[in-house]
Amino acid sequence: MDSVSALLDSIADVGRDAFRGGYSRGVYTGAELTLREWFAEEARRRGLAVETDRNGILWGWWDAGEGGRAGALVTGSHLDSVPGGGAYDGPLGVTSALAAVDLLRARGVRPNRSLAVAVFPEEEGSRFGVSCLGSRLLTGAIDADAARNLTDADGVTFAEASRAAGIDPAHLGRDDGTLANIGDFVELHVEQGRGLIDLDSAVAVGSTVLGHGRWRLSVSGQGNHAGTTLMADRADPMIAAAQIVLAVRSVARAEDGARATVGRLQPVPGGTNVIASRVDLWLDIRHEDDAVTAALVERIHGKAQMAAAFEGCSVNLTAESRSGTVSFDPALQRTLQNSLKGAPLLPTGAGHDAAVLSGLVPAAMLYVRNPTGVSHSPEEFVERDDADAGAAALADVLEDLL
Ligand code: HGY
Ligand code: MN
Ligand code: MN
Repeated sequence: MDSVSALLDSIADVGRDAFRGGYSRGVYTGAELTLREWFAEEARRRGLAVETDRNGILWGWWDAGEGGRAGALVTGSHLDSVPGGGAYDGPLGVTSALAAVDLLRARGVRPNRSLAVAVFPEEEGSRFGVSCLGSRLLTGAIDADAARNLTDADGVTFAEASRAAGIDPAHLGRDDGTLANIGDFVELHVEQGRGLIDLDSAVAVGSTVLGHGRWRLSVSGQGNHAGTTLMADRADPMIAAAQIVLAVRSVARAEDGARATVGRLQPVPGGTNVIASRVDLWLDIRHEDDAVTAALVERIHGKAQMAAAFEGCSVNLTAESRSGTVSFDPALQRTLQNSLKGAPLLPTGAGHDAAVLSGLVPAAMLYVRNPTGVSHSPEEFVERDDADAGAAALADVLEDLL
């Protein structure tokens, strides 16, 4: 029986990013494939039947009860990370699920229905641009062809990467058989803000997930020589891009509750002595009201068009992924709160597979305190005691739901 910390320690060296710090574990890259293998071994060690479904979702099955797998109780999370991410975003949910299976076994629990631990691919959308790609495929929230044609920074398609990982891309897409297996889904996740610090609690039950979307802006100008091109003769997309980044902040600051980020900006070709011909930048916008998010995007697009025109450039806006605000299943929320006497309810600004699934199956989340309040960064942290408290809370919830 391993503690959560021991399980996390066993993968602590997988996918370390020497340049960014933290971890870079892009879906189906070497690091994440190693983690997928690690999960399969840990699941098999616990007597779970390990399978990979048509969308690349990994399943560790504890087959129990007479009813087969229909309506099973499922827990789990993801193993892929953002570039330079922390050790807990995703892996805490997977390791806590494995530790919870150990605890249920130690308690002598005899499940009345099957239980599974699931690992969803491409939750971060860091390699192929669409967040929660695995759960979106499972639920049909993304068109399978569109998913197959997504490309990474090197032009590798999701279809090619899936095939290389042993998943036939021809079968990607909504999977009603697998959905029928999910009676309830409970995801444990590190908290990615300060909520539990302020509430002075180790664990909380998730209430809502803030709507969020991603757009790409491509600003095109005239690539040229940095030394021979007079300032008056330039159509420099980097100047327009800089003004767009500032416009994103001013538009978001002017809207109560809005959050907008440009975390990724890519000049093409990207030479020190080269005026860029194009600059791509990605927008992450979040607000509880999807209509407000759309209005913010419009406002930013208008400002981007003005900034580009002023620089003799043009700008193109493309939506990459969108998710509406989600409130988790109220009945399941109450069940979790009853199991965890008095655990507080907590909203989150972070997206999760549980939120994608909640449109089709009863889904819920548990959060574990992160004393730094920082995430998507190497500083993300969970105390050992809190990690164990999270796994015990998950085991309590699963036991009650079984
Ligand atoms: O971006 C998010 O909110 C999540 O961490 N994927
Ligand atoms: Mn996550
Ligand atoms: Mn994340």
